[in-house]
Amino acid sequence: MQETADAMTMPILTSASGAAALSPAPTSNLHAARALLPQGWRRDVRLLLQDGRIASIEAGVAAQPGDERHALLLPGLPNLHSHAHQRGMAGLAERRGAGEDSFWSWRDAMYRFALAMTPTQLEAIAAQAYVEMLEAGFTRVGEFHYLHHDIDGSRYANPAEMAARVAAAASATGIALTLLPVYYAHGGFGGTPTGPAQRRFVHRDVADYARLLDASRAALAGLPGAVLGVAPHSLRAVDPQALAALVELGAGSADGPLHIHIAEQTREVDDCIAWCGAPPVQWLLDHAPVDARWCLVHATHMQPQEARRVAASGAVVGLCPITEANLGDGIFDAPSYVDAGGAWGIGSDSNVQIAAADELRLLEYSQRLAQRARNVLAPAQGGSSGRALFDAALRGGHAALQAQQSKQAAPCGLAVGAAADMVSFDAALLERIAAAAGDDGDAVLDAWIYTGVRLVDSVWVGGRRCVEGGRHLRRDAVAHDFEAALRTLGAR
Ligand code: NGQ
Ligand code: ZN
Repeated sequence: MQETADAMTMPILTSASGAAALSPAPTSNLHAARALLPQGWRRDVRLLLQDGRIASIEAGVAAQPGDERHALLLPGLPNLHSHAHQRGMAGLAERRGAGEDSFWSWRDAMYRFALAMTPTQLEAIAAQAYVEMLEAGFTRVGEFHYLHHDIDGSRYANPAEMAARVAAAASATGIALTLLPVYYAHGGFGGTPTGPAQRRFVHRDVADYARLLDASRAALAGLPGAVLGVAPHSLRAVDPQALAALVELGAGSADGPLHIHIAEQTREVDDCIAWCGAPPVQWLLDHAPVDARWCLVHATHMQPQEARRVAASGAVVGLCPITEANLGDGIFDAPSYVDAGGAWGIGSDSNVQIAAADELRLLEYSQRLAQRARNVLAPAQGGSSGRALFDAALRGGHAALQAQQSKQAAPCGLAVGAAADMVSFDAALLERIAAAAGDDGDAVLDAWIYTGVRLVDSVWVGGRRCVEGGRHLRRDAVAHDFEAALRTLGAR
């Protein structure tokens, strides 16, 4: 779907709980001693913002009176895969019961947790997740949303009741939202029925889901920069006929991206081969028009041939290194995919920890452990691995969340015409880094990613500052509602 119309002409979105949209005065003129532009690092950069977008950029110019001044400016990173509700159980699934613990036993625990959640609780938990994302330097989230129905599986009067709570949380915190309403119909390959613990997710058929999509579009009206996509949950949960209908629905009524979970667990790959004779990525490439509009989430287990085909398709692979490590998924073979020119981005998925720099570090570290080598994802011709990780995650994430302008892909990064989704780093901490590393922008990215130093100072989305001094403007109020939600959820 195209972006919603100009924020100025839209009503202010209020949540069911009455929290107003976050609407601090927009920043207009900004000067940065250093900024990472698409062409690379530049000094003394002046940006003029208009209607939430970057209207002009000049490098090598002095600040003008009235400019807001910053030491270092970067584009915000897209978080291409989140299940916001899972933030509520972060750290609560790390005990082993009797017997083996696995992705599948984690999933049972997650389902139990999700089953109890009311719309108000979801809104509070999502807002907490989004505050943490913004403070981490993420400016847009792809919310892969499947908690649709009431606790007993019956329908809410509004099919997008829960999606509207996600939109309200985005509005209250200021994060840009790509909403990906999920179609979920089966419990496993070959159309096996869903279980009772999945009753809040399921749709009877694609026509039933289309009503959710329409209601979701209405829920996003008034949310500046919102994008609506289509998300077949996985080849486990969606049969081939439904997948084809969803692709058509995506091409027709939504102009946004298509996201799917694809090959996360080896058991999933084995089950897929048992069902159709091919692993999931191969099956998808053979049966769906996979192109740059697609995001393949957790394409963890691919044969080299599958990886080359995904890379050539232009699709983005959605990597969620912290969650994939937490759930014991396996290690994505990044070098061969990247060598084939494959696009990738990062997501915080289960939200067990929300941290952009940490996702990038773990992606690189998993490669180092597997390859027994260093700086595996640095450019072949040499250079900073932090910079390479940042650039790739920005490009891939931007493509996967497809914020569009009049049906054209919006420019990516700090570029004229792009949304003013930006991050500044703390000046005092930067001086400390410069004392050791000199005046090198890439060294700052390396320090941010590899040392864990909390450099984020301010964060803007659509030209509005939501984070200042590393703190979200609504951090305390959101945390208060979050804690109340967890207490009532725990009390059930
Ligand atoms: C999800 N999580 O959609 O939240 C899934 C589990 C399912 C991951 N794949 C649910 N990490 O597979 O049904
Ligand atoms: Zn997921």
